[in-house]
Parts: sequence; structure tokens; C-alpha cells
Amino acid sequence: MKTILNIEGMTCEHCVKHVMQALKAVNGVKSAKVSLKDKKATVDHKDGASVEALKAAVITAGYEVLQQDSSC
Ligand SMILES: [Cu+2]
Repeated sequence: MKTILNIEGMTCEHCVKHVMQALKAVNGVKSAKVSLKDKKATVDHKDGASVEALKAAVITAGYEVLQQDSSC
């Protein structure tokens, strides 16, 4: 399952790494790609990993999630 999160608040590559680590720490996440330019995170995860948990991880890391899109 793939989820795309639109993230606000990332300003540099350090933020990108911060968000990536936060997402990868969520149970069930296989990989996470974060783009500073697009303000987007593309997360590949098992069905068991909830989108809410992904959002919460980003918010806890100090950024804002504007919207999310999920597809299989
Ligand atoms: Cu930064």
C-alpha cells in the first residue's frame, strides 16, 4: 500500500531526513521517500500501518500534514 502525504514546514535536507526517519520508525513501513521540492512523502507500507500513525509521526517530528492520499 502506498500513501502520499503533503507536508508543510520542511525547509532543508535536514528536515527531509528528520521526516524520513520518523516515517520509517512507524510499524509496518517498508520505505519512505521524501521530497523537499514537492513537499511530499511517499510511503510504502503494509496494510496494517495506519495512515493516522504516519500522520502522527510527521506531526510529532514537528511538521504539518495537509492532506493524504492512499492507494494500493
Ligand atoms: Cu531543515
